[in-house]
Amino acid sequence: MFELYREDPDKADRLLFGRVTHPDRRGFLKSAGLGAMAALVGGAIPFHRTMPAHFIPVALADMPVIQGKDGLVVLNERPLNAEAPAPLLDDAITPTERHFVRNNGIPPASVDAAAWTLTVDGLVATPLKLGINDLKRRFDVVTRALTLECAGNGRAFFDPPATGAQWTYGAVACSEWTGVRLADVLKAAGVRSDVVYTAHEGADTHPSGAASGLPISRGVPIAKAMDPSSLVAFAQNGRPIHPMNGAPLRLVFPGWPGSCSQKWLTRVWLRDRVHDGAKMAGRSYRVPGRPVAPGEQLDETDFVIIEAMPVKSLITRPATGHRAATRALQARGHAWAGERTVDTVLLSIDFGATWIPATLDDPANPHAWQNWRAAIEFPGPGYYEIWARATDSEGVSQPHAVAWNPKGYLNNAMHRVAVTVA
Ligand SMILES: Nc1nc2c(c(=O)[nH]1)N[C@H]1C(S)=C(S)[C@@H](COP(=O)(O)O)O[C@H]1N2
Ligand SMILES: [Mo]
Repeated sequence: MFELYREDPDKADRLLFGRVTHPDRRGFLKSAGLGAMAALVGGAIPFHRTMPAHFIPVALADMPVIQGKDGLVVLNERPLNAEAPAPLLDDAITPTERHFVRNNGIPPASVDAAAWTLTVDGLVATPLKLGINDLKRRFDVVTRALTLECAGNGRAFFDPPATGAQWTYGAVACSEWTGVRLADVLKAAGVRSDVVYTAHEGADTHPSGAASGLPISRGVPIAKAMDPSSLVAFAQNGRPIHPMNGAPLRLVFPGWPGSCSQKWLTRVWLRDRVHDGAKMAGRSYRVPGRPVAPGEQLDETDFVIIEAMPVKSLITRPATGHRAATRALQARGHAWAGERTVDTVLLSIDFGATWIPATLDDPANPHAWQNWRAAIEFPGPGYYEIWARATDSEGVSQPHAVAWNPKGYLNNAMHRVAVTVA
C-alpha cells in the first residue's frame, strides 16, 4: 500500500477507496482495500464508511518503510538496521521481503547493474575487472540456500547491555542466492602462494559522510574464500538482489559473521596478511579469547576475530503470546551451525527438565539452515514456555545463557517462546 501511494497516490486511492468523484466527497474503502487496510492497522475498522479518502491512518503514518521489505522491525534508520520478527522467518527459504538489513554505512544512492565492475587484484597472477555479464559468461552459475547471520544477532539480551544494534532474533535468514563461486573467480585471477586473506570493498560510504570515514571492509582467510559455498551473488530468490541487501553484487560467506559478506561489492583484494580494513580490528567482530567479566579492562590483544558462527535454532511457530485453544500444538523452526550441520533439535515445555526430540530435515544444500518440527502435547491449561536446543555435528549444544562479551556478539542461547493453553 505504501509503495502504491508513493508511486501513484490517485491510483492507490482508486484501488482502496473506489472512485473519488469530488475532492469533498468521501470514497468508501472497497472490500479488498478495506481488508488490506484492516490487516495493516491490525483490526477491522468499524467506522470505515466515514474514513476519508487520501488518508493514511495515523497507526501507519510513523512507521518507517523500506520499499520491498515487509514486516521488518526497524532498529535504526541511519545507518539502516531492520530485522524480521521470528514468526515471519517461518519459510524454509527466507523471502527477500523478510531478509534482514544490516547497514554499517550509507548505501549507494543508485546502482547500474549493467555498468557494475568487480576488481580482483592484489596477490594474483592476472588482475581482473569483471562485469556481471562477464561473471555469468565465464563461470559456472550456481543457486544455493545459504544461512547468513549477523554476529550481533541476539545482542539485545546481553546483561549488562552491549552497545550496537539491539538485534533480537531476526538478524538471520536463509535466502536462495545465485552467483558464481568466489573460488572460480580467484582461480581465474591466479592466487599466489603467499596469499593469506581476502579484503573486500563495497560502494557504500561511512555514515558520518566525512571523506576520512572509511566504510566497512572485511575479509576472510583464503581457505574460506576457496570454499565452494562462498559466492559472488547477483540474484536473491531468483530476482536481482534487493537494494538494501547489496544490489547488484555481493559476497555471501554462509556460516560466518554476516559482516564478511560484503554488499555492493566492487573489489576483492588478495593480501599476504590478515586484512586490516575498517571493522577488522579493535572490538569489531572480535571477541575475547577467554571468558571475561563485564567491565573488565581488556587489551586489544585479548580479542580474536570471529570465524564460524555457533550452533543456534529459532522457533517460528508458535509465536510468543500464542493462545492455544487445544492442548496439542505443532511447533517448528530452523537450526543452523556455522560450518557444521545440526544433528538434533530438542524441545522442552517444562523449563528444561525433560526434552522432546524434533524431526529435523537435512539442509537443502551445504550451509542452508535445517527445518525442524515437533508435535507438542501440553498436560493442561496454563502458561508454558517452549525452549529449543540444537546440537551440532561435533556434539556442541546451545547454552542456557551465553558468556558476556563487550560488543554482544555470538548470542546463541536457546530460543524460548511463551504460550498459554486455554
Ligand atoms: N558494503 C557493506 N557490506 C556489508 C555491510 C555493510 O554495512 N556494508 N554490513 C555487513 C553486515 S554486518 C552484515 S550482518 C551483512 C548483512 O547482510 P544483509 O543486510 O543483506 O542482511 O552484510 C554485511 N555486508
Ligand atoms: Mo553484522
